[in-house]
Amino acid sequence: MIPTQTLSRFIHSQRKRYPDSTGELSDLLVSISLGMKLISQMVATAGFKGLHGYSGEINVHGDEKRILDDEADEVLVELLGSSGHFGLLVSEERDSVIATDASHNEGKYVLAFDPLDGSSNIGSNIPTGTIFCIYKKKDENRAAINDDFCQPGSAVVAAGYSVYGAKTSFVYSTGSGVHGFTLDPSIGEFVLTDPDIRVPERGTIYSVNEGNTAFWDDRVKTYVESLKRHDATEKGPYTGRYVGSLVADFDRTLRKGGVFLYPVDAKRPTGRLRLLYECMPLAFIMEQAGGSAINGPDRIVEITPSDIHQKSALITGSPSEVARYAAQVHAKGDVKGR
Ligand code: P6P
Repeated sequence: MIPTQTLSRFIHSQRKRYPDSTGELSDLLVSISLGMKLISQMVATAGFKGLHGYSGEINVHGDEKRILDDEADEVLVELLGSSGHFGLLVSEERDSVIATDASHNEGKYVLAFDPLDGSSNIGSNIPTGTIFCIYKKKDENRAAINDDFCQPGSAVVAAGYSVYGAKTSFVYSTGSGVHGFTLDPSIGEFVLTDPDIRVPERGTIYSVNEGNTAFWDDRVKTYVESLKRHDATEKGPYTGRYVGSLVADFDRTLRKGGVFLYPVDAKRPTGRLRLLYECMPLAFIMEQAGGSAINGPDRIVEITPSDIHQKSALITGSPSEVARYAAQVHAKGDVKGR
């Protein structure tokens, strides 16, 4: 079967919807997808190149860095920093904002990314992925500044993620639906396999790290226990699935429905996940697919980040499941870690 819609052809076909588009956003999405192909190859061959180990460094969040974290980070900084599209970059692996090759005013956009989410799982062949979020600068007539990353989801121009698993997939949205691609290694192209992904209105899967139960607020405990009751769904209790790799847990929730939750708790009073380059892009995509994404009391896309490495809780998935969480856990005010 000849693949009619590769990523670049699909993006080009979408441009017809925007007569005044310059093609720049299309070009940078293709550049990002090239970075994902390179990282996919790195992940696939890391085992026998001895790259599964730790680099010996600690990142800004206190996590031990894997060699592959730095390798993936380097690929994206090199590739996208020299694309001319981005005035500044933010990477989970770097403490501060990254300057790019763009000259003073060039680069209409700023880009934040997690180069290799879930890398702690890499040695056991559990899926990992790259997550990115693109904002337009607040003022096109000046050079990019840190404050250009401090914008709510309404200012996101594109967001996406890849999953390096049994296949390499790429899912993105520019605000006109969510589209999924699969890498065809025989031609080295991402091919359209899931146009216009919509999350099911309700699901039967819940996804949470129950190892944190002792630290949860009682209302979170009660909510999770309610999912295990015989009458939780028409077919009985919810099924539990937790990979421990955000891109894998999110991608399953997007396609199958249900709810993924990482609430605040006593050990993580501001949350475990990162707002700018994990929660925000995934919330943008989930809402574009008809789903919901909150931190508890607030929609993620309505939050304005105040720090590039700010953390957040994330409860996301089918609208009815997320609404149920909000009603059961947050109707009576803020939830605190225990
Ligand atoms: P925990 C991976 O390091 C990550 O950032 C996400 O990919 C994943 O959802 C989360 O951490 C897992 O955290 O506390 O359950 O191990």
